[in-house]
Amino acid sequence: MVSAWFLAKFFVAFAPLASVYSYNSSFSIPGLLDATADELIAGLEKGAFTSLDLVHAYVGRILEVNETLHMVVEINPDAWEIAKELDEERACGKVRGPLHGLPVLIKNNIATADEMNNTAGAWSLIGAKVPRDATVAAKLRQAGAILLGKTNLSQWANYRSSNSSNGWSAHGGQTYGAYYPGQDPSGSSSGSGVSASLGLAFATLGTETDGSIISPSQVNNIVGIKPTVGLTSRALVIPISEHQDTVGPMARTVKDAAYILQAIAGPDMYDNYTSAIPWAQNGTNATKPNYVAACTLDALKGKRIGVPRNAIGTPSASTAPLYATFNAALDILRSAGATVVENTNYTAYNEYLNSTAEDTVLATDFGPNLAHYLEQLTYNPNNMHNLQDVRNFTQNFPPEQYPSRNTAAFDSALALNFSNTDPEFWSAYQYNQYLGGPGGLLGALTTYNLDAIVVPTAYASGISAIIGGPVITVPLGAWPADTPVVRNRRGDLVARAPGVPFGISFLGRRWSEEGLVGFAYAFEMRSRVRRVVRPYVFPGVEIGD
Ligand SMILES: *[C@@H]1O[C@H](CO)[C@@H](O)[C@H](O)[C@H]1NC(C)=O
Ligand SMILES: *[C@@H]1O[C@H](CO)[C@@H](O)[C@H](O)[C@H]1NC(C)=O
Ligand SMILES: *[C@@H]1O[C@H](CO)[C@@H](O)[C@H](O)[C@H]1NC(C)=O
Ligand SMILES: *[C@@H]1O[C@H](CO)[C@@H](O)[C@H](O)[C@H]1NC(C)=O
Ligand SMILES: *[C@@H]1O[C@H](CO)[C@@H](O)[C@H](O)[C@H]1NC(C)=O
Ligand SMILES: *[C@@H]1O[C@H](CO)[C@@H](O)[C@H](O)[C@H]1NC(C)=O
Ligand SMILES: *[C@@H]1O[C@H](CO)[C@@H](O)[C@H](O)[C@H]1NC(C)=O
Ligand SMILES: *[C@@H]1O[C@H](CO)[C@@H](O)[C@H](O)[C@H]1NC(C)=O
Ligand SMILES: *[C@@H]1O[C@H](CO)[C@@H](O)[C@H](O)[C@H]1NC(C)=O
Ligand SMILES: *[C@@H]1O[C@H](CO)[C@@H](O)[C@H](O)[C@H]1NC(C)=O
Ligand SMILES: *[C@@H]1O[C@H](CO)[C@@H](O)[C@H](O)[C@H]1NC(C)=O
Ligand SMILES: CC(=O)N[C@H]1CO[C@H](CO)[C@@H](O)[C@@H]1O
Repeated sequence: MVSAWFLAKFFVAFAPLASVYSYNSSFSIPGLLDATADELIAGLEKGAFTSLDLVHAYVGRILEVNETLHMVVEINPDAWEIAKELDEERACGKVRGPLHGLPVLIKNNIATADEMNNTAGAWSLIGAKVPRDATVAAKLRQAGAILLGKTNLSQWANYRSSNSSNGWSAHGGQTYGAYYPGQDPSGSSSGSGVSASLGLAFATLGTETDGSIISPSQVNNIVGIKPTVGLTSRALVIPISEHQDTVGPMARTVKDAAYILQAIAGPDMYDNYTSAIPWAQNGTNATKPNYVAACTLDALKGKRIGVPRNAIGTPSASTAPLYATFNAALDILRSAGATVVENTNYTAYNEYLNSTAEDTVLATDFGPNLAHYLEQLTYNPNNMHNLQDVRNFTQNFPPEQYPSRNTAAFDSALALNFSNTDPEFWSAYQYNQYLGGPGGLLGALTTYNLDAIVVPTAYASGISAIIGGPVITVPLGAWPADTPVVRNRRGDLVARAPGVPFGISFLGRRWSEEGLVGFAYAFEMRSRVRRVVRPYVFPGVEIGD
């Protein structure tokens, strides 16, 4: 447990805990703001409520806050029917697994072959159809999850503009966070972060190229898992970069996120990068890790956890509370039996800060990867075939708000005259493997014989992004009451303010999720910050209302 002073010092906006009331005299119905998978599963098993009840309650909650926060863009019109079918399966004794009958929201760049649109927030893709579900969506359905709807995002997963705002898309409008009026929800998985935080579904899916899961997870007070690139299929997910994109869970607890990861991880014939998964190789006896079982209280015992002080910035007057809370968290790791190794610095970090190699990789991948997505569409109402088409549409269709929101990312991708098979690309890619590898995270893990590295989540994404490594963020605290309000670059959102949450991230080698999940869980169980940092607005509809 975390000491009282730790919490008293750093959380601000208390709201009453969601009600836990008695619906069935022998079972307490969990309040949906914090309901866990285990609580929901227990209620479904005991017959205290049905999956249809869950769909009713979650949709009611979405409609309560959507007008204020704009976090969900579409609700699946089939959700009620799917819930009924899954309730019938359960009644007949067929339970597909732990996710059976649990509603999940997915980011609006993950396609489904149903009534829902998949647009990355762009008007050019409204009405477009795909030949089948994205593999991660199909895996969730097979596991019994109900795809409840689509969440808003930073348009094109933040690969459009240099002067837009997090959580804004032309078709979805502006998403806001729930911890301060006008809060920057971060991005690009903005709506997924807000929705998981407010209990608008059991959990959500996000996608990350560099920060897009863990950053909105941090500011929305939730757990986000950014899996190793290739652990989860990207097939039929609107891409940025095949070398850096990944799909992962965003949930209120580490264990809930682990349940989702368990369902979506694995090889896929439609995404060749998944054939690198070590436990999916033929000729080995490796089996799929059990990420849920990895959630044990003693997971940190005897582990060596490094802190690369040269890669996490330095405290200033305004950021001191973040560092104080982070340093207090290191004591929690120690109390859980870990050895914290200080100054496990990244030797090439200054070169990394100078480098434009990641920009080159993303800009080079985006054109061909986007064209590959578009060529798979079975109905393409605006005839979008490549990035030139998308840019032209964006610049000529007024709701896209050009030029107030420019197309700088599209422009830089189109300006490149080499492809992601040319030597220019490979030298940038290989330089990244050095900066994040021997000169960065992997070098530190080896030199100091570490099991993982921890950093404030604000510093977690870049080095792991360029080497395709995994990150898990866990709630750590919130900005204190005397924090000055800081606005975003565009001036239309509140980026930092009293009560806005922040997180701590666990980083490791590629494919090291099983270990990281355990470390994150052992920390979460001893810190329990999520339930004391409260939103200023949250829905009141509960199961049975
Ligand atoms: C209440 O829960 C018990 C088991 O905990 C179950 O047997 C009973 O059917 C439930 N009643 C209702 C009304 O759901
Ligand atoms: C969300 O709210 C907006 C209005 O702000 C509305 O247009 C939209 O239909 C709502 N979405 C859902 C899924 O209800
Ligand atoms: C998808 O977009 C079309 C065209 O705007 C709209 O008619 C339809 O309702 C959308 N689907 C959902 C599930 O909202
Ligand atoms: C996977 O790799 C094989 C061999 O290079 C290639 O033929 C195939 O098109 C690839 N599949 C996808 C979905 O990219
Ligand atoms: C592994 O073996 C199975 C069964 O023989 C086969 O279907 C599959 O394609 C193989 N996978 C790879 C990556 O070679
Ligand atoms: C796999 O297991 C079998 C039977 O236990 C064993 O004979 C074989 O050597 C193992 N293979 C590898 C690659 O570990
Ligand atoms: C690591 O970085 C910190 C912060 O820049 C610095 O104070 C410290 O001396 C460095 N330690 C080593 C071993 O490089
Ligand atoms: C960073 O770039 C500047 C300007 O190009 C250069 O002077 C400096 O040496 C570079 N630093 C590193 C560590 O590469
Ligand atoms: C660009 O978009 C405009 C408006 O939608 C359209 O009239 C024009 O044909 C497009 N140009 C190209 C080259 O696609
Ligand atoms: C965004 O960029 C465009 C074009 O570069 C410019 O016209 C516009 O004023 C900028 N808007 C803001 C809010 O910075
Ligand atoms: C790209 O443009 C540069 C400068 O115009 C030229 O030197 C280079 O050969 C071009 N590369 C390719 C692959 O076209
Ligand atoms: C698709 C959808 O529901 N879009 C709505 C999202 O929210 C904005 C307001 O910001 C509405 O204008 C959109 O119609």
